[in-house]
Amino acid sequence: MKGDIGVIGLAVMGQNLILNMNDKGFKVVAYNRTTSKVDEFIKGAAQNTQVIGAYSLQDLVEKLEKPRKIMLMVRAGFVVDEFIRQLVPLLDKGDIIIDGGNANYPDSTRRTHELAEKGILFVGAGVSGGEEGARNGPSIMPGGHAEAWPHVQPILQAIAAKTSNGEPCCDWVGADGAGHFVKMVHNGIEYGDMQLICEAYQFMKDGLGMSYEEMHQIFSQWNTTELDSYLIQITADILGFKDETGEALVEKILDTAGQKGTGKWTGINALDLGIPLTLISEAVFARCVSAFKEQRREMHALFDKTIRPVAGDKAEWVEALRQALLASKIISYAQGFMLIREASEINNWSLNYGKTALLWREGCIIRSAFLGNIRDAYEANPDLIFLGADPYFKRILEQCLPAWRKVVAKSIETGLPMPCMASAIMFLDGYTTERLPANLLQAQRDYFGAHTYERTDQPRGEFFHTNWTGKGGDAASTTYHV
Ligand code: NBP
Repeated sequence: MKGDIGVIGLAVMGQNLILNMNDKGFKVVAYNRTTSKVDEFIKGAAQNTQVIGAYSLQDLVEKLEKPRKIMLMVRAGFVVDEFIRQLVPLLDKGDIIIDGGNANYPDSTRRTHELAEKGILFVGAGVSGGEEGARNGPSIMPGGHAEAWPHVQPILQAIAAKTSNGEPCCDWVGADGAGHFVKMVHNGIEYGDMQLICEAYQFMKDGLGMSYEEMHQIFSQWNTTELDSYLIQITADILGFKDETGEALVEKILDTAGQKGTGKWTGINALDLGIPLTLISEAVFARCVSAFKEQRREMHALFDKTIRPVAGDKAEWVEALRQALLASKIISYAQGFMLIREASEINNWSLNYGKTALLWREGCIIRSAFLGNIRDAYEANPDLIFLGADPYFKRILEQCLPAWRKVVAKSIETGLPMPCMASAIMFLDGYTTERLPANLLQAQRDYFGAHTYERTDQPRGEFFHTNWTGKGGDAASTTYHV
């Protein structure tokens, strides 16, 4: 009997996805560039399973049932293109290549079109959840050639995480690179969530002088509130983790953050589409600032920087911080969904926002109770333009606003860096202000570059130019948006 699906790439993700597929009754053919790893896997983790090893791409292809389904779980980028190049001559029309790695979504769009011309169906599927998710149920975000979906759906939905109602955290996202786009935004949101938690941690540690034990308790308690999420839960665990000397291990970890590009891609995409994704972008920049360890050490000394202790009732501050974190998180997701909406419209993807929230409800790194509320918000109003306008989230934003302002003001007063919480409140203040100072900005643009402006007392779409100095000519610049 031939295999149901082939998986190329036997590193942590590939191996765990294969074992997960095997558990669900699928016969998997496993291949890896370094073929010794195929043997190691078959004799090791895959012992006593029905997983079959393949030792060349030809061997892999011959061992698969048609239409063949081959999932790539390899390093993103050129390695994926290289495997596709080698596979195509071995495949038949209607066969399916699934890229389950962290592709940049324009690559998935390109691959969908290039392969369609050759009669091969391409699926770009974002997979989130790391090792544990891959083994026990990840969140999977497939997009690409829609004709492939009925063939891969039974396998991908069987291995995906399930909500408490049994719904799989895997559904067809949309055409082209839509699956990898949604995965990219997921990762951007992950950057934001993590930085927000880190800001609350630094406020507690350096502002309130709290011990690791106290912070461990607080994050554990927060995990029983609306903040209930995987990232809050692991933060509580990390803060409570002691090394062999009995001290908190996290205190000994160098404060320079790494990144692999998905947060940056999200920020770049937001700039391209003109969406104010301020919080996630700040989270990316916060990692960049953290990476300047030596420069920070020097500037710390040069500016004689201190963080002043935060005075007042600790419990009150902790509750204010919880509210600031929750409200900021709403803004982060609201901005993320603004980006998703814009990309969906521009690319004609017809993305379903409620379903997107459901894909992230379980299995992935940003999984949380909160995503259930986001799903409800979009189910109640699929055309919601701003998540914060949904009655549930609006009420939380309004309730949290005083504490949130207090926390951000205190951070500025004491010198505690909180770029994400501050940018979130600045965004809300801008977004909810009917008249911004952009009238002056337009005047400046018209003054120096004759870029023209619209008037409050004339219909939209009519543009005016003023000769501000009496010296310039009457010629105006062309009006267009980039
Ligand atoms: P890696 O990203 O470490 O990739 C390892 C695989 O890529 C191995 O099969 C390796 O073959 C193959 N490979 C490399 Br590296 N260079 C190659 C080349 N030049 N030619 C052919 N094959 C090459 O594995 P991973 O961490 O399991 O991740 C797989 C994918 O899933 C990646 O796109 C990753 O970004 C994504 N992802 C990872 C996680 C996670 O938590 N790790 C989570 C979500 C998504 P070899 O054994 O012969 O070197």
